[in-house]
Amino acid sequence: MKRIMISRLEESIGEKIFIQGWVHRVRILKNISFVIVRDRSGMVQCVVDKDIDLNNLTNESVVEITGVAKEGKNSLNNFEVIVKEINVINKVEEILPIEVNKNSLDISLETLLNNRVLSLRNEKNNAIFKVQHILLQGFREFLSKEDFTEIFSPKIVAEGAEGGTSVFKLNYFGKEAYLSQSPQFYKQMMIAAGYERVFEIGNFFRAEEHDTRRHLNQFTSMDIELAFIEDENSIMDIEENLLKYMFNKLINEGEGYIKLLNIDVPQINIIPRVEFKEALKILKENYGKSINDIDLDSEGEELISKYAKERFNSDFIFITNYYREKRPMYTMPKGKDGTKSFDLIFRGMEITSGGQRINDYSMLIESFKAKGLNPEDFKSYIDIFKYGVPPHGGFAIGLERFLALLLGFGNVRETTLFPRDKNRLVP
Ligand code: AMO
Repeated sequence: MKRIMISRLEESIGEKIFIQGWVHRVRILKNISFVIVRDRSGMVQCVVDKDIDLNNLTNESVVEITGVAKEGKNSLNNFEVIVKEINVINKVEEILPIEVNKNSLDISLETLLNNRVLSLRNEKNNAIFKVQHILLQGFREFLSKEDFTEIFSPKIVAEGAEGGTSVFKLNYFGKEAYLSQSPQFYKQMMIAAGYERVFEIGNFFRAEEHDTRRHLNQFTSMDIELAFIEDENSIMDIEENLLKYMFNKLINEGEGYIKLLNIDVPQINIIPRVEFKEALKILKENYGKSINDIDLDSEGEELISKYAKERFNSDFIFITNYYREKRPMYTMPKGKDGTKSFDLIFRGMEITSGGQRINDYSMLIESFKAKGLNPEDFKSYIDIFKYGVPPHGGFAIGLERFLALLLGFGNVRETTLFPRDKNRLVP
């Protein structure tokens, strides 16, 4: 018999059905018993007559059931299954180390991640990555409609693209190579190749020493790059519309997940844009917070978000025109010491960096030198700017951070399937 998904059982009321899934819970009573079965689409209560022996049926075993779908209100659905036959197709060998069928797993993040496969069987934890899927589909859909081409850049590279020392070295047939920190050079090279608009969703690597709630050593970057822009505002406009599209998609397709995870989906009207210098003034005047640096610290990010919420009723705020000193060598300068750059802060944390890039060959050479980098080491990237490259720019959204903040989680590890950090290499 053909398998039917639990979420579609309602269409088969009165009919003979066949389902497969995991035993979520068993309740054996005197004359009748109940087995809750779970598949990828949902859960259903199955009613079992006392003639069928359930004594060896353990939670989380894999079963298949033939029966009849029937109307019947219960805590899960308006229907249930009257069981004719139940077969165990894979039996649980030992008691699970965590109780996955609870409403909320009451365990530490360590235990949750150590038992990742099992913790994902929990309905709420499972839903996190379903939400992620909808958002990623939204990202792809919006950009495809806007005529962007999806690309895949190499993850083994000869030079770090973001400067700094946070690169993982590897031995590449006797030569030194690195794990890619971002697709930055390659997405710009695709502009030069004539695609004009490209995007990539990929895993990138940062040898971050710090063990914080916002840093991973492998993270997922949602990158875009586009040409023939006016300035950095054209790029922020795209990000604003992209986010609106992604949230609308979540509202339309993820209603069940929004309820289950109690997601507060942001309403985006216009995302305020504030220059870095102005942000410093706001922090000082409104919160007595002084920053003697070229970047906001985490408290600064939290306070500027608070300001955006109170002043503009916005969960997002763009901070623009960072000092040249703070931004990477490929960033287009602006005025005396600024840049055509921006960060996007969402509910207290940076989720995006972006900006216009230098597309003038000589200016790019000077910028690399000013950062103490040898342009010769980046020849395959820099040389393309000799051959006609339009004004362009882009941004990257860190997927794990974005999802964590959307769902109200305090740690990016909660929205990473298998996090890689200084202390974690398995599972
Ligand atoms: P940046 O280095 O700011 O910019 O990274 C972009 C976004 O990626 C996320 N992110 C991280 N998430 C988790 N763990 C990490 N270690 C980590 N590092 C970065 C953040 C961050 O905002 N090439 C530029 C982007 C561009 O200009 O297009 C870049 O990589 O959410």
